[in-house]
Amino acid sequence: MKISRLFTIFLIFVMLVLPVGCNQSTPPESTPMPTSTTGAKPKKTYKDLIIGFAQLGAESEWRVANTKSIKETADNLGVELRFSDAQQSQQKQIEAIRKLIIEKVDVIGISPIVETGWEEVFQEAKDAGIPIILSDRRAAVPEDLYVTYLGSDFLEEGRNAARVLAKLVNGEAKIVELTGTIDSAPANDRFKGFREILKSYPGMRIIDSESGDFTRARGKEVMDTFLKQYGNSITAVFAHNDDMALGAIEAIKNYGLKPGIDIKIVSIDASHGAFEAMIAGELNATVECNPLLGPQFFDLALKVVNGEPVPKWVPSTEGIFYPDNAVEILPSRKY
Ligand code: GYE
Repeated sequence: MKISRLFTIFLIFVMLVLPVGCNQSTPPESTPMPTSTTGAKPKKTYKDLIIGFAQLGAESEWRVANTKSIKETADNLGVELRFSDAQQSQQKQIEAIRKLIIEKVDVIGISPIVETGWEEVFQEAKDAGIPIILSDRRAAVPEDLYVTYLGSDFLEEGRNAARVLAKLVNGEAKIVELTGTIDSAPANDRFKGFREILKSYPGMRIIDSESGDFTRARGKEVMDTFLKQYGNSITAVFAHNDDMALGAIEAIKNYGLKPGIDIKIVSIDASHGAFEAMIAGELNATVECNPLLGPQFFDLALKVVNGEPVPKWVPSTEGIFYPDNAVEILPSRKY
């Protein structure tokens, strides 16, 4: 009795299980699952994004404003931002990128401190399928190693600085130049653009040119040396950024000359410090370079993640400012 009951239970079990296991109509594993009615992949929103940003440092008013813009925009949009500051070291920027690759962020943004030396690490990001957006500064790499470059026309800024200076000095000047960080895109292009225009002004001569590394402290030091060497034969200064111009202004005052009068000064950025110096009559003009790239940067990042096309270069719009209306304009300036 016991055995036949067990046998009956076994038979029922076999009848229940077998038909499922042997069912020929079961779809093979590779059969695609039904997709949504439209068939389109749902678009990501800002809140889905994890974005890495390898900032180069905090060397100038410009950079501080740029960092603030990136961080504030991320907060406002609800983007998760992994931000790092390389304290002006290319090696640290490279390490930051490698860390972001390991963390598998969606997009990497970077302001490359210098133009050269990026191919290897950009290739690593590409191999990991992580797109790179160059923000503010270009890198000298093949175009397939980054998706887009968002930043200013540094060549035109250099040209504008020369045009403005030519008017201020009536085509006659002995100029000293404070260049930015050696091998950086803005320093290279501002240097070139400035000289392009100067070709049409034979009375304007660059008597010396030296890097002040985009900082106020170095700008002052370099200007001190220029003054020791050339004294009051210097009639004009072209500084690649406002911070260096502010350093130069200090040096000129210490030397006993009047900045803005004895020596004409033109710089680039249009930061608050530059407006204050124009109001004090110590700086003659500043060519705008816009650091508030946060909104455009995240807009591009979202497009890239969603596979939308983006231009290879997104330039920012910029103007030139003079002392005449600096008082009225200053309150509306955001950096
Ligand atoms: O002009 C300068 C900063 O890359 C455009 O870097 C930027 C430059 C800016 O240190 O102030």
